[in-house]
Amino acid sequence: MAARHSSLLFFTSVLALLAPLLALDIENLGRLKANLDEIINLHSHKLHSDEDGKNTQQSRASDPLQTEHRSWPKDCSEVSAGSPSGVYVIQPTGLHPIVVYCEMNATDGGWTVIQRNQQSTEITWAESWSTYKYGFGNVHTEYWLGTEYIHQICKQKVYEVRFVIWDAANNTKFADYNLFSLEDESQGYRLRLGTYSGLAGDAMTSNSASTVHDNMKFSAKDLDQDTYSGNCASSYGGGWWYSACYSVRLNVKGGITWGSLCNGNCKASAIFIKPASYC
Ligand SMILES: *[C@@H]1O[C@H](CO)[C@@H](O)[C@H](O)[C@H]1NC(C)=O
Ligand SMILES: *[C@@H]1O[C@H](CO)[C@@H](O)[C@H](O)[C@H]1NC(C)=O
Ligand SMILES: [Ca+2]
Repeated sequence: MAARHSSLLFFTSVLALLAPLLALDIENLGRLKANLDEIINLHSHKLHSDEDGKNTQQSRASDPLQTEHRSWPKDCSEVSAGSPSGVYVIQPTGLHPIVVYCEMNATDGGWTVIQRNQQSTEITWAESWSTYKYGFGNVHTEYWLGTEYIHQICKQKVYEVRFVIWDAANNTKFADYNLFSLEDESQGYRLRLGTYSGLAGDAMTSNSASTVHDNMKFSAKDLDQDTYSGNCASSYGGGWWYSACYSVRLNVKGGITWGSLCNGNCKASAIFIKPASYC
């Protein structure tokens, strides 16, 4: 009993020593205002290790950096089913670990949340290309995960997307596209969507050439890649896949819009992705 206790104590102090290293290694921890002690898969790793046999603890303890070399999920779909929704560390192939919110609905979970916004947001969304590239906001409330991270996640497998829109009456509506990917930065993070289903309306693809979003490059206020003579992102506040200019506007302070479902008066939005399911 005493031996087990002291080895637990030892393991816990090793973890405490490693925490600052880990914090440095999680690239966007500060940018998304996350705290180490709320990261769900950090805790479960610790609990899991505590329950492990003494041998495992000793071998880990003899090489403390070993704890750094665990493998993180590549996206939220690799978080074990039945886990709660919340803040997790993921590590997409080729990237440093990053924090993200995982939507772990028991019946339909494993979604990586790449965007969340609400009408009363504190953040302005009028950010530069490089701020959009690596993400900003607050992982607990409103945030943009980062255009580069989204691109890197979607390179790993074939992904689908769910746009979740809370309309003017605060009813929840989905717009699902069975494919979702972003081309790389040299191609302007051009958006590629698959076939639509849902009740929110196909506002990303079905509109006229001047308001379509599918197949558009991403634009931010300091990098105009839209199809308009002016600069949509600087006129309308946030970075997005603008044409000339939009039927959907989710990255904005106030004025969230989804086609004709809620034009400037949507209550909130979220964008979820996960590997595509084939039926
Ligand atoms: C969980 O999924 C079910 C079925 O798709 C849905 O009705 C419910 O609203 C979801 N809950 C959350 C919190 O997303
Ligand atoms: C809208 O409904 C959600 C639950 O789906 C709730 O959490 C939120 O507070 C509501 N927002 C407003 C502005 O009423
Ligand atoms: Ca332009």
